[in-house]
Amino acid sequence: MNNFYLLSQLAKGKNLRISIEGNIASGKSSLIEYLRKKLDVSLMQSDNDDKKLSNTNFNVITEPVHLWRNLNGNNLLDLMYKDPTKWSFSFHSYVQMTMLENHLKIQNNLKSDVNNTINIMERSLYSARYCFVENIYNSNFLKPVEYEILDKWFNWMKENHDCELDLIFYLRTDPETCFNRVLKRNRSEEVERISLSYLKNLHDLHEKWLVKSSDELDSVKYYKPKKIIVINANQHADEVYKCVENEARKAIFMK
Ligand code: D5M
Ligand code: MG
Repeated sequence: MNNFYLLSQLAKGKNLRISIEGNIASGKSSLIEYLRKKLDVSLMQSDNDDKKLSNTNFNVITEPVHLWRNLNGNNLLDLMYKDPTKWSFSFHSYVQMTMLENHLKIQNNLKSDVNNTINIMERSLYSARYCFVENIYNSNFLKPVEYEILDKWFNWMKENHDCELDLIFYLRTDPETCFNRVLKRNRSEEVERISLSYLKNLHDLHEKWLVKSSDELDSVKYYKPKKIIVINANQHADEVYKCVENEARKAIFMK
C-alpha cells in the first residue's frame, strides 16, 4: 500500500486542508516537492489496488517566495533582510496578503463541490503571524503601531474568511540544523543575514504555538487545527518522508 493511497483514504468524501510548518530550511519545500512528484506518478499509475487514488485530487500550494522576491521588479525579501527596520512592515503586509490568497485557493476548491481532495500548503497565515511577525516585533524591527496594524489585518482576515486547517505537519528541526542547511542552500537574500539566534527565536515561537500551548494554559489565543503531527526533521529527508507516511497511516486508523 503506498503513501498516497493512505492519504487518499484520509481525504475520502472530504476536502482535507493540510499545512506543512517549520523553521527556515527545515525541509518543507523538499517534502512538498517529493509529495508533488509522488502524487503525479501515483495518479498516472493508479491500478486496481490504487483505484481510489484516481478519485482523489491533489492540490499543492507552495509558499509564494517568488512573489516576495519580485513585486513589480522589487525584491521585498531582500529588502527586508537588508534593512529590517525599514522594510519589515511592508514585507509582512505583503506576506499576509499572499498567504490569504493561498488559503482562498483552497476555499475555491471547496466551493466547487469537489470531494476527495487533499490540499497541501506550505506555511499559512498562522505561522506568518505567530512566528514571524512576533519575532520581528520582539526584535524591535516593528513599531508598536505597525504591529497593531498587522495584528488587526490578521484578525480581520481570519474572521472574515475561512482559513481553517484540518491538519498540520510540523517539521521540527534543531536551529543548528536549519542554520547549516541555510548555509548549504546559499540563497542570495539569506546568506550572512540569517543568524543562529534568529533561527533559535523562530524555533521557540514554533514550539510555543505547535507543541507547548494548550487551551487551558494559553494567555494567547492561538488558532490550531484539531490535529498536529510533529515530525523529527533533523533526520535525513528519506526518513522524514517515511515518518510522514507512518503518521498518515496512524491518523487513518485512529479516525
Ligand atoms: O524559506 C522562505 C524564506 O522566506 C526564508 O528566508 C524565510 C522567509 N519568510 C517566510 N515567511 C516569512 C515571514 N512571514 N516573515 C519573514 N520572513 C519570512 P523557507 O525555507 O521556506 O522558510
Ligand atoms: Mg521553502
